[in-house]
Amino acid sequence: MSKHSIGKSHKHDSAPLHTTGEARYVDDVVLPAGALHVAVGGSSIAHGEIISIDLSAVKKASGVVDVIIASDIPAKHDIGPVFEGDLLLTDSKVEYHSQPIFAVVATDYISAKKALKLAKIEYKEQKPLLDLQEAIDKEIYVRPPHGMSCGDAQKAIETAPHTLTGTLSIGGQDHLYLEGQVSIAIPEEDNRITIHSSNQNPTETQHLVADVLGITMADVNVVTRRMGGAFGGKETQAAPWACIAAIFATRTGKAVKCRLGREDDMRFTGKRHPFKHEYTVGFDENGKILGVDYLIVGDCGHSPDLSDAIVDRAMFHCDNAYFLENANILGLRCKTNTVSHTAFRGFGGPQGMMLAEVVIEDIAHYLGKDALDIRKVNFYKEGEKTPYGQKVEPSLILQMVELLENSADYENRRVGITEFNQHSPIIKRGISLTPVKFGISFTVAHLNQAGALVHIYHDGTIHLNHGGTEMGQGLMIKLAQIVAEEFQVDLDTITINATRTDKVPNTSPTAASSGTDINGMAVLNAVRKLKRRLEVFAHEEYGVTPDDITFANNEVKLASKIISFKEFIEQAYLARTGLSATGFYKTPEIHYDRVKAKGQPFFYYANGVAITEVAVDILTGETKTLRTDILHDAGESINPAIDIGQIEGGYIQGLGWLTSEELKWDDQGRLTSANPATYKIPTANDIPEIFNVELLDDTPNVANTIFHSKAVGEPPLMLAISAWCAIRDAIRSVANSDQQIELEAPATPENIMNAISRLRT
Ligand code: MTE
Ligand code: QUE
Ligand code: MOS
Repeated sequence: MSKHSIGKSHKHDSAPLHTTGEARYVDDVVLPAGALHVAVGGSSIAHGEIISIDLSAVKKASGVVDVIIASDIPAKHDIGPVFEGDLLLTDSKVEYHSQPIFAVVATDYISAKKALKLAKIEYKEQKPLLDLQEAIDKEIYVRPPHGMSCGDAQKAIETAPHTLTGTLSIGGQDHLYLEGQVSIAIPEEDNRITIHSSNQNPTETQHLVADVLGITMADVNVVTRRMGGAFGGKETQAAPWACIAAIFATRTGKAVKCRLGREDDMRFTGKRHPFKHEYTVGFDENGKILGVDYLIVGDCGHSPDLSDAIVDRAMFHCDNAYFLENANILGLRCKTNTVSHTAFRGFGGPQGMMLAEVVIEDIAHYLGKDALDIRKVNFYKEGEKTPYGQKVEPSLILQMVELLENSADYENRRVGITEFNQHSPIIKRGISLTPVKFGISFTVAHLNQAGALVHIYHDGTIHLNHGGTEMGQGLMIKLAQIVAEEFQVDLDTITINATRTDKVPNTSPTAASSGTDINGMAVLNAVRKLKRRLEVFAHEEYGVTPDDITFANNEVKLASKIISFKEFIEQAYLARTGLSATGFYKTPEIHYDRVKAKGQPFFYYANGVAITEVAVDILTGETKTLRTDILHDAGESINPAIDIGQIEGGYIQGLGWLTSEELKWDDQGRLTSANPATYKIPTANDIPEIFNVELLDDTPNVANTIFHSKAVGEPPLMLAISAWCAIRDAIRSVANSDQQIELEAPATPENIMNAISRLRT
């Protein structure tokens, strides 16, 4: 049957609202009379003990209504999502600069913010641990080390014809969502509370608000219509502000808004983990990798947060698309005195993948070959297993690489670049093709579940609810398309609404790129239940069997009779048919034994390939992205326009991470890059001059996913590794073959100049 809605480039359901400014974010929620505004006071040191807190002047300041410190928290103090370690407010130990100590609520935000300055807090200072290498050397961890291995790496390396060792430092990244962290708490009757929160994880926010207040989850309702971007930064990092607003709301009986200003947001909330990798690789004359020994170190900041799963994901992706027959992979979760690092698009995967690509690049340079040749020698072949034992099948990478190589004219451009560089002493060009193989599923098994709630009203309109949240990725429109497809009705029949914990319970964070996959299946499940009931009605009313019923063009064909969907629903209602259904889904087949570090943690892999060409000025270190070609596999795309938007956006966000965004802490542990003036995200000028993005045709997902689509939220970010490798390739043109290139990420002008000057000395 031809598709009614699936596979069509419907515009984002909120596009008109976004562009006219009508879209309502949490900050636009109309506040009840007398609503109050929060400002949060943080530590002025990075490490030490609090000796005394004097907030008397704060309390007396104009406009101030109430002030809280840790001892005012009604019940639970620790809001760590998985492990303890994240205090809502601290009253003894300080673990990072700006760590929240107290909060003020006032009649307006400016008054609250001004009052903060009147606090007198005495500390006993200790030296902060800020150097990741020092944490590695002293074995200071937030979680125990965890290893993964296959084959006999030591023997393979010892007997290999060639070996190389190296290190790679990778910087973190601020989420820089346009809408910052914000929550509103509204007290309801009988000690219940409603929270409007810009967050990816309404159930976890509900859970934490309940725990902090000492009430039940059933008494808390969290509502999330949309976020103005999240990127992983609103999985665990959104809850504290909801909790603080909730505490003030219960104390004052007023609605309370807690919205962080940009600098507070950047200082208070976790970022992408910086990493440091060490490797030893053994390989043969062709560049075939025979054995690897990898040390993968995440800088987790002061607490565990999600770091166990994040460093795990880095380990799961340090093979990227390359078969490692013999591998020793050790992951460390180091502690430093900074804000606790957290989920960010790719969830450690990008940092792991960077190591795979550097090893390939180093082998190529050592052997004097094009890195693409080394990549081809090492790509997974059908059915080969990853170091954690999951079979890679189908292995689409080689086929995709060949398609893109041809369409982007890689070989000729490579020759042209080599010639160009011979005649151009200052501007050097570089090119690189890098693949992405990204595992889809939460590696924490219980999170791979989703729920939905679908109502059909008796006028034939449909109201769709599910556990996923909208952050700009187009989840809502894709799920509406699924309903539209099943009933063959137009999209405007379906109303999309806020995600609410009182409609669909126990939801997972909208994360791990699985939003459409799991919620889509739950929605489908609910819709199919409704269809079964409608079939029963049709049989009783018209005597038709399910085979005689066809939904098409906003109509229902019942054997030879055709009536409108609207009329059919009206009749079903009058015949007392239940027109509301829940749906549920859990991802099948996946399993993983973390103790053995073996299993099949991913339902399938998402793949993409990118070729990026850059120009580097070797006197200034400035770079320009000249051309990018991307071929990405979204399976049978539910909405190609949305998916291409995700690919373009993901690539540019990755480009920012790897070329211009640099987090800097001073020697006191203070974040100095705490606003967009000192922290440079990409602008329209940084988009490649030529930017070709294509979806892979004719590749239905062989895993049984929703309409055979593939997850597309995170994987494209990692396509930007091709830009970083292209910069490294340009630098390679000024290196001798016996010199190893040491380029840190991000490849800022400064880091590029450092890499070049290391080659010259
Ligand atoms: N796209 C936009 N516009 N805004 C976002 O915040 N987050 C990314 C990705 N794409 C994000 C985005 C991240 S980190 C994830 S996990 C996925 O979207 C989540 O949505 P999905 O699972 O529905 O794809
Ligand atoms: C990928 C992810 C996440 C993940 C695992 C992945 C993620 C996330 C969690 C997580 C783990 C334990 C919890 C929790 C969340 O795991 O985003 O609340 O208790 O939040 O492989 O993206
Ligand atoms: Mo995305 S980092 O899994 O929210």
